[in-house]
Amino acid sequence: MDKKEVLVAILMGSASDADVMKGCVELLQTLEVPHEVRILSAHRTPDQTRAYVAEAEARGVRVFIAGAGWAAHLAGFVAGHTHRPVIGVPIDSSPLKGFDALLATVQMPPGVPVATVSVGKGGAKNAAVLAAQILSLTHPDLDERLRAYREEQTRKVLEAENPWRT
Ligand code: RP5
Repeated sequence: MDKKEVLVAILMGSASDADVMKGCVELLQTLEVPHEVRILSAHRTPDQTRAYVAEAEARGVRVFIAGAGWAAHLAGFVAGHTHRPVIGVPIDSSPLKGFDALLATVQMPPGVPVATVSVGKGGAKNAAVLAAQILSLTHPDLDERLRAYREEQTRKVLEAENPWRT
């Protein structure tokens, strides 16, 4: 895996989404997946978002991750401007605690999918794992790192302290 070639683009609708999306960024770092982060909005910076997606796809970005809250159109907007896979993270930043963002992100019309993960911090981490799984189909070294990551989770569960175990 060439570390200079950015394979994953992470977009978030606002700097206020960073606390949720940092789990995604950190996990891609851990898995050694070359990535970049942009703060761009479907509603507030539509022209810049469209230009970035076109430029990033032309540069070789393989997977887009988009996290947004409220009436979250960012992932769908990105999906409408690229043929690459798009993963959407609904962010729990609104009074509806992300239920609005979940529906806006997941309910894409037929033909333009957004692979939507769970709401909030857990979903942000899963977006990184899903992007890595997609890339691992053509990068065996990443496949190895993903297997190690899964094995680590298995080990933690089995080694967890259990005072009730007989
Ligand atoms: C959405 O509105 C963003 O993704 C964010 O979750 C939410 C609030 O944005 P700010 O008002 O904090 O910039 O577009």
